[in-house]
Amino acid sequence: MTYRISSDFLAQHNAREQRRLDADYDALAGMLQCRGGDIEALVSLAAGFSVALPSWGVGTGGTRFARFPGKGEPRNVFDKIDDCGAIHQLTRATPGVSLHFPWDRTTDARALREAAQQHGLHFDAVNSNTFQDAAGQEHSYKFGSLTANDPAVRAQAVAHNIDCVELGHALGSKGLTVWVGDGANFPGQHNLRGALERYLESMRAIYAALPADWLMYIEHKLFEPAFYATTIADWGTSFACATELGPKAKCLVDLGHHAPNTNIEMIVARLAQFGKLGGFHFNDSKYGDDDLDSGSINPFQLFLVFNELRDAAVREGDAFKPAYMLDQSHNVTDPIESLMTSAVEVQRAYIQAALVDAQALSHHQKNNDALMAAQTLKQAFRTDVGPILAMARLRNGGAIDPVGCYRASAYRDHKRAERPQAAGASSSGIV
Ligand code: LRH
Ligand code: MN
Ligand code: MN
Repeated sequence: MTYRISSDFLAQHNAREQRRLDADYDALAGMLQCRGGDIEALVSLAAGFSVALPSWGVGTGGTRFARFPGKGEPRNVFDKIDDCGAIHQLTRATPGVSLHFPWDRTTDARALREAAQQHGLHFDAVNSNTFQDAAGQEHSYKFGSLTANDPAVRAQAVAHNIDCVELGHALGSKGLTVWVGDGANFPGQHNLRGALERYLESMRAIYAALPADWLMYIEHKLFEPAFYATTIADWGTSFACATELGPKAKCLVDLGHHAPNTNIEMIVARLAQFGKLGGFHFNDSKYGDDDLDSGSINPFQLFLVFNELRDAAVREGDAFKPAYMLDQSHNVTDPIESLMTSAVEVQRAYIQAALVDAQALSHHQKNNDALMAAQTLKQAFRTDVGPILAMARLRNGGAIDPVGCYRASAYRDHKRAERPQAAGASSSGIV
């Protein structure tokens, strides 16, 4: 039996935090009441929020230059599920896990499903990987995968994606996320139009293999590893491809996959308007695809994204359900702490956006009162909704202070003893 934080330990930790939470909660309740807000309704909203965890995020990611593994890292997908379980136990906001194949390949899908269930977890979208060569594969992806010139390479990449769909199906997933690093590093290396034609042909074959209730998420990224021309570089291309493919194909917005200063919230608004916003990989960045913790660099941007999602939810109703996932890489922090913090940051942006006085905003917009419109957003953004999130966690059986409780439990030390690291092993799959 592997170590788990006991419910008694969690209850004792919460008991020590309760008085402070109650005081903060009452103060915030009074403040919101003066503005005509209802704190209980916001707690219910927060309690219903969830964002999926990336299985690859619970290991230390590293950069292109080095990877400095931490102690007690997960060694396989079952260890990763345990860590995801601990994150969900304390945050109560992360019941989904997004797997990545072949990194998370297992021969025993049933055992994996059961392991997840024991933690109250389910499987979110599965991710295919044709941006690396897997051990023993016949053809290399060095010159592309779904867009490769060689039909045998394309066929192998298509087969891998279909394999992911089948694995995901056995695990109860309902979606496939496709990100390819395909593209060119030199002008002239590719026929730009031809590469996209080949991509579409490959994607049509994958699309045809999707179960009826599945979605396919097309993830774009500006650059890297193709530094001159990435085939699926922007939301325009991903939108065009999703439209070509059909209703089960949607666009996935990874916050780190845009040029600096791109107005990501506007991309979100556009995709929602045209029914193609499939979901998100949340993270933060300063320069490029940095995969930093969500909300650690630009929390206002995250809030503005959720403000567009709030607007879209009002317009579209219940049918509007984009998939929320984290996608981060941790170099200098304990991945469990980072993922807990990020889940809370994304949930925070969701609740801050719910605080926006939509009527006032619309009034200011109609009157061309730019200053007051901006102030309306800022008022919501500046409100510290922390006590709402903590109360939602507490009522859902989680921790008032997830990182504090995690540290006090010495979870990582327990795992260090349980998980002797094989020399040179990479637990995340990202080397
Ligand atoms: C590509 C990406 C994509 C991959 C993950 C590991 O940069 O964001 O989502 O699957 O990183
Ligand atoms: Mn991503
Ligand atoms: Mn990325």
